[in-house]
Amino acid sequence: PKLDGTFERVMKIADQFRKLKVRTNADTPKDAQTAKNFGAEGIGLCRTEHMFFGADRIDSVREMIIADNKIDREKALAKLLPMQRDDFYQLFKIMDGLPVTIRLLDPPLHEFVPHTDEETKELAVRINTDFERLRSKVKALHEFNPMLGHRGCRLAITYPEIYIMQVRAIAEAACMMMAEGKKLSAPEIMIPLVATDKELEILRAQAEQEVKKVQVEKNIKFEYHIGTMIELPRAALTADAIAEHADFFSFGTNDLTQTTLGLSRDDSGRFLGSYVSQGILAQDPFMSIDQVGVGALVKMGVDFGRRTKPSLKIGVCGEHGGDPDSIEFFHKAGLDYVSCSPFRVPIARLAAARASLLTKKLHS
Ligand code: PYR
Repeated sequence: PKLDGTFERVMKIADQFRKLKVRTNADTPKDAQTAKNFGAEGIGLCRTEHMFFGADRIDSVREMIIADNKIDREKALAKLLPMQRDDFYQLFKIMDGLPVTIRLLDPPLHEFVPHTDEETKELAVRINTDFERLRSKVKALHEFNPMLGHRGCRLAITYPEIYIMQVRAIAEAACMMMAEGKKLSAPEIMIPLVATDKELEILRAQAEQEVKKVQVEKNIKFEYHIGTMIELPRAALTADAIAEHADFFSFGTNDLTQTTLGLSRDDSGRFLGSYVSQGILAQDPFMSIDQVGVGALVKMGVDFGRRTKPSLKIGVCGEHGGDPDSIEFFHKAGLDYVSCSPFRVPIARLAAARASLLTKKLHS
């Protein structure tokens, strides 16, 4: 979209006051470009699972999910590697030296498995396996609570090769940028759904090993950071230990809201309205941060994390990153940036400026 001069002028004035940086959630070049036109100062969340649904990819993803062994899984992943490398290369190019945070795969696994017998049949033919055997395998992958299931870093603890492929794709894309002399901010590799420092310690070591391998192969060096989402109460409560292994934190306030309030984002529509109208909750906690609950965990996470690493970079990439009242809260909590959907970037820039001005007023 084209922005006229008045809009630009107002935004520039607002930018003089704000302390919070404003990034965007984007996983396609189109969204990244839109957000950049609106003034996004980087990508705060690139959700890689969205990249796996394309018609040319879902077959390989399914092969990977149902593979019986590491070798078959790696075969399927090898087909995805060049596409992932290009995904990241395109995003790095558009962002032109601005930071890009790439979250490693965090799918509800059930979204990837074949949904119908027809799809299962097709897959059985393609990989030359028995239909009934495959059907029972697909059934066995069913989860009763996928949001609390085998997702995020848990997937990589059981199948390390998935994240290793993604880290390789990021590193190879970074090498391409360097080889072409293009501007590149240190890629930020983000591990999702961490609940314990040990998970991050293991996955960080694996990621570092793969980056080093690529750097030696290509004989190219580049800076990179490895960090984590803070989206489970346990992660916020143990943020001091987690920070030992993290270069940055990003609060996933959607999941943090679900898990703190024990509310499903997908199923709470039927009763949340009554809760708000009767004053039990001040507002829909998925729209505006629940300051005394989820917010308390955010403050704790910031506090504990920076106790270990005073310079820890901290952002937020949940829906709340584009909500003005929540942005004021994040400003006060001492975050470095908010990340929101592309079309909310201008609102976030204004809200961040407003938050700075309000805080100054209180202190003057
Ligand atoms: C969350 O807020 O939970 C995300 O994953 C963005």
